[in-house]
Amino acid sequence: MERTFLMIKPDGVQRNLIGPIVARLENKGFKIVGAKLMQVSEDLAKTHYGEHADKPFFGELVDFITSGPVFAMVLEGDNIIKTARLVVGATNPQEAAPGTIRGDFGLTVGKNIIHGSDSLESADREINLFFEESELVDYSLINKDWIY
Ligand code: RTP
Ligand code: MG
Repeated sequence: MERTFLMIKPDGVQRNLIGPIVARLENKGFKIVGAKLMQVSEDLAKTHYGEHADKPFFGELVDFITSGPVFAMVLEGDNIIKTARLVVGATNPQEAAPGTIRGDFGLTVGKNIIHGSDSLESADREINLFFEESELVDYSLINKDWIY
């Protein structure tokens, strides 16, 4: 089963959206295999968003993601990298469809509530950046046969 990395950004945590967002992910049928509230260091932020190092918004992005705690998660499911990105919605919340997390909760591209990995390679990389293998739990969901 495929795994992805999702992270509720500092704006989502400060706005008490951990519960509503996690509820959406659980309702969808995704399985949570790891989760923690954590403070992202400047080094981790720069590594995580390394692909944007040359962009004009990089400094703001690093400042924002380190401005308060984030809620980091690893989720598992069939084709979950793509599916979770659909649930997350478009990068700019002003263009994200209603019913998506960014579409329903966000208004600006700089504070867009949540991050989701965009490929198998980035999911692997980000899971390893944020989680130790021992923090990921291997277990069965009893309702799995009603989802798949
Ligand atoms: P993320 O990596 O956070 O899940 O977002 P994404 O894939 O949808 O978008 P990406 O292109 O990877 O951009 C990373 C984050 O940078 C911020 N951003 N700001 N000011 C701007 O024009 C601008 N463009 C992007 C956003 O917070 C975006 O999530
Ligand atoms: Mg991205």
